[in-house]
Amino acid sequence: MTNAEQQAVAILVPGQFNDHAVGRIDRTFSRVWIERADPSLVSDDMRKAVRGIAAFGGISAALIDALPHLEIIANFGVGYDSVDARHAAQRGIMVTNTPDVLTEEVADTALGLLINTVRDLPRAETWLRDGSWMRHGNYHLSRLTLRGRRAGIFGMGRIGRAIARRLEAFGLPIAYHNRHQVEDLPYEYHGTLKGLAEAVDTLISVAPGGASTEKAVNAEILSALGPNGVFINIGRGSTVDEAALAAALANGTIAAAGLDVFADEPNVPPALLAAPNTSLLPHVGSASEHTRRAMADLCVDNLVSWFSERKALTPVPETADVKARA
Ligand code: NAP
Ligand code: 8YV
Repeated sequence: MTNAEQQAVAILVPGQFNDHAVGRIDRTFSRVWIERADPSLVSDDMRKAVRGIAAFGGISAALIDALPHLEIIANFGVGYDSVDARHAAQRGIMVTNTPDVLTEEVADTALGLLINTVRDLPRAETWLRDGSWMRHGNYHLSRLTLRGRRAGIFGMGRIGRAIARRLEAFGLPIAYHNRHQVEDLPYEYHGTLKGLAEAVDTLISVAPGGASTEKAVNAEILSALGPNGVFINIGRGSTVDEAALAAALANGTIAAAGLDVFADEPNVPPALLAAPNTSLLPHVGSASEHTRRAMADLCVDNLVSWFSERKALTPVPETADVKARA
């Protein structure tokens, strides 16, 4: 495909998107914009022209079906649970994501969130800033500590391993649960999430969203974690039964929770907002300019490679066998 031919390829970019990615798409392809990823907003011209999507949010089967010439969905993010990748695979459409380039950033955020949760640092800072230190004296000692804790990772993939490496440096023993044991890892493996929760007091979830993890962290798991338990979620909000979590925090089933992700973002359940033993972040795991630029580049590089080389750089497993049409 010549540069001129590539510049005629229509890429749909629904809603707000990363500025760097938009700039590159504008220089390389023909960008088509709709307010949100809603098939009812697809015009006849878009239906005829669109061959690729650059996606930040959900891409449904209905939107995929509304675009008969669609060849590739380039997801901005490693987690692609909001893209119907199975449906895309059935239609012979490639789906790509952005693995690796965000791994270390998200692991850094996970450790920050863990320390904030255990040592209560955001509230200590508020104590200083609102003048309480001057008026009332020292901030109270934190009830919890990282010392003596045993960490469990739910989802020992790329980011899980990066979190584990950091926890090793903190001197914490590490265990994990995946569906499959990872051969080259020195950490204790548990074949069930409940087994992991029983064995540790600090559970860090970095598992993907989707049907197989839906509300996996429920009342039974939180009870197994126990009254000294700390739960951290940097994976997806859908993996947690948030009502059960709010109850467990209120009645002392577990001690504290640190959450970067929620089931219905940006809506955070009021009970979690009001709880004195939560530390909450607005889904900022990968949100540095450096890392978001790297994600934007990989997202657009997948589109460029697909239309120039007819190959995706980082296909998701569901569409690994999808081939470009002649
Ligand atoms: P990854 O390398 O694919 O790791 C995912 C791990 O989860 C795998 O080891 C997998 O092992 C395990 N897993 C998957 N389904 C499971 C299930 N049903 N039960 C138990 N374990 C399961 O992915 P990654 O790059 O580490 O990213 C992980 C997730 O982090 C993403 O999917 C995304 O949701 C989230 N994330 C969040 C942020 C943020 O800003 N907060 C940023 C980036 C990523 P098995 O296949 O053996 O089960
Ligand atoms: C992004 C993420 O904030 O990569 C992921 O899975 O959750 C984050 O890095 C998100 O993908 C933005 O859409």
